[in-house]
Amino acid sequence: MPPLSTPPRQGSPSPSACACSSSPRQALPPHLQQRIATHPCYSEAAHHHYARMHVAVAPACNIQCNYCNRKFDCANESRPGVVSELLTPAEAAHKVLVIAGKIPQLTVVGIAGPGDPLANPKQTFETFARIAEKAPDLKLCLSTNGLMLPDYIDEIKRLNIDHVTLTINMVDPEIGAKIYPWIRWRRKRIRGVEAARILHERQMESLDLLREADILCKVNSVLIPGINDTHLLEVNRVIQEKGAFLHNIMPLISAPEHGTYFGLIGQRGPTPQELKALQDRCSGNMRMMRHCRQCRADAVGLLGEDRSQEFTKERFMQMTPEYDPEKRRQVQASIAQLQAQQQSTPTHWTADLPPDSPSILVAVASKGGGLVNRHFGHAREFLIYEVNARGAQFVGHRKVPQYCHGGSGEDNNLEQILDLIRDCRAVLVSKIGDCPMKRIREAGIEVVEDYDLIETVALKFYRTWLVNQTLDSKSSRS
Ligand code: CLF
Ligand code: SF4
Repeated sequence: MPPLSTPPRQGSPSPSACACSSSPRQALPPHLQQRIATHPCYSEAAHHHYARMHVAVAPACNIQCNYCNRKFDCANESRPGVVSELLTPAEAAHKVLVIAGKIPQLTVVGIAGPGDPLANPKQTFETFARIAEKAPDLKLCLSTNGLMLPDYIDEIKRLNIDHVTLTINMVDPEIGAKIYPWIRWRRKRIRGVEAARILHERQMESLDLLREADILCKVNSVLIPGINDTHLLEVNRVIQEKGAFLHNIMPLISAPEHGTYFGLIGQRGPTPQELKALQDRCSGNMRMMRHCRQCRADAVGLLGEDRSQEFTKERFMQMTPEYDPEKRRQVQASIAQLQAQQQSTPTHWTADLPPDSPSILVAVASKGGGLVNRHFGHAREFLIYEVNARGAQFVGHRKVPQYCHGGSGEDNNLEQILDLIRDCRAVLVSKIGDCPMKRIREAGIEVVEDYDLIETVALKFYRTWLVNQTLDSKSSRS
């Protein structure tokens, strides 16, 4: 092995240079790169920089999922247990203009509930039409169970909705019957396998129609251990064949207090390791989204931050929109410039290491910008990166309880955090207090304090870690 003390030349492209860091690794053609470059869900690289918002204009649903209780938000695209304020299309358009002025890096407006947008077509399409008229630089994004999509494909095309998410949890109606007790179809309630069969057929037709219309389709699948865990490999195969752009396998969220059927019967969700294992198995076939935050139907901001409480109806209705397309264009141009700089930085740290060096996981505290820039005590989630001699790749995130409250640390929360990141070799933070640092190190996890690009900090750490491993194994042999 060559000496490891100084890194060789700079300038090799970062592994995150492709628009979505997930596999497959071949670069996207430029026209597709451009379509997703500022969409925080379709592009992992974009999610560090660009924001989205949802407008909750769609209360009704036409199916029942066993993981959903609609007195709360839609579990497909939201965090259950948090109630949304419903908006009219006019209120929603006003809110979008207010927020697009205050958050110029906002690039996408989605309708994701709290029910199904296409079970509320009038509100959904009127809202999109108002936004398209007043703020044409915003991308429109729709998330649906797909039951009614074939009826509305022409309207979706007419409004230039370029991104559509379908939630597909099965391609076998027998399995579907364990997830969906009923659907409402042509004014009738249909139950059991027949209901799942109709839903499945409509979802397959939706995939075909979206592909023919050249609309970028992401498929969300909820991983339900014991019900569709192994079956999702088949779902992955089918959606890839039908031209879906991206697959987002999300963990079932189920707790008794959410009042869902699965929550009440004690159906568990997957562990982070089970989720990652399935995503890894699917990632050879198609692009996988691993940065989904299962956001609420009125989410605002970067993925992973929730600014919705700054924009309650009472507040935003009193605000005057300051939507300024030129200012937004300038801010977004400077973000693109920053991203370009970031994409040509740090693999020199590991370029001289053996390519088959082992992979490790590290946990990163970040508040966006692709940087290690959050204090340990303020983190509510850690980004998980897999690091090896080939680079540092985002592979997921873990929600954690915040350690620091009102200037003092919560020991219980620290223990929970440790449980959640125990498989990581290091935690990368911009700052941390002596007490939590000591406890984390006692648990066998290294702590790195730095303020720099995530990839740079991760690869620098990896290099040191590998040197120490090599030295340890030499000294144990001598
Ligand atoms: Fe919203 Fe969904 Fe559009 Fe994104 S969310 S409608 S595609 S703009 Fe994104 Fe949120 Fe995950 Fe959805 S992180 S829940 S995937
Ligand atoms: Fe709930 Fe969405 Fe399922 Fe409808 S489609 S039941 S709103 S999770």
